[in-house]
Amino acid sequence: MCGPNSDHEHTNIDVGVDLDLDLLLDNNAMAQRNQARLDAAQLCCVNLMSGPGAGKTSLLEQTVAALQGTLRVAVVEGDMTTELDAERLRARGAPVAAITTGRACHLDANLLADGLAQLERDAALSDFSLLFVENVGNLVCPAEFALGEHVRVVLVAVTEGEDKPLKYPLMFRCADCVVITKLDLLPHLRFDIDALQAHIRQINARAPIFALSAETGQGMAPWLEWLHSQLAVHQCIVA
Ligand SMILES: Nc1nc2c(ncn2[C@@H]2O[C@H](COP(=O)(O)OP(=O)(O)OP(=O)(O)O)[C@@H](O)[C@H]2O)c(=O)[nH]1
Ligand SMILES: [Mg+2]
Repeated sequence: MCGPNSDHEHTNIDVGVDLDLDLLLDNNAMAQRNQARLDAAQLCCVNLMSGPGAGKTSLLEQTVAALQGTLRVAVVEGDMTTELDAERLRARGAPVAAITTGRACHLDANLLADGLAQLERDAALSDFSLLFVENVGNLVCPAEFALGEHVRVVLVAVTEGEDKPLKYPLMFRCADCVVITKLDLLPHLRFDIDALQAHIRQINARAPIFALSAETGQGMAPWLEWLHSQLAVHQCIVA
């Protein structure tokens, strides 16, 4: 089970644990309200999470470009201090709400609500089919905070090492899909992709695993097909 009862603790003193639990319960309540808004708009929300630099924005750039003319896509970009990623995606023509989290190392449900309100200044949520959320680059805390998303996607790059699913199990346990990124770099690395896949399977038996390169486009087609399938699974409309 992912969420407030998971194995992550911000502090180990009793009062801290109580505060953590209250915080996570409040967050879960807000996440349910977000999901109700998304459901009412029949808008499928995909939360992308990974360690810093695994390739979330690059994958979104290619995905937004590939879906242009097929699906209406919007993005909520979470970043601690800059709007650099938001600007990269605006350059691809997607409406983007930029959320800077300051010192917080993850998005939470209140911040997603702010992002939804930003998007609604220019369009109704029901005008879109797919909403991508790029979480702050971090393999720990984002897994704790439900946003109201329908789908959680975890990215891991071939440059990060085969051990990441074992070292950050909560993140991989919560994933509805795992994307192995930067596949084009594989010939240049001492990296065992079969071992990475086995470690993902050890933690998560059900999530589909895709391997792709945002640089070359290799492996993009099955990922795009899977995204399309999620619209039907979550009863969202093609806007
Ligand atoms: N060779 C190669 N490089 C990639 C690929 N995807 C991303 N990169 C590079 O990896 C670096 C980080 O990519 P981003 O897409 O910014 O990663 P991110 O996960 O959004 O990073 P943060 O938002 O900072 O956590 C950039 O220099 C990208 O050009 C890929 O498929 N192949
Ligand atoms: Mg990014």
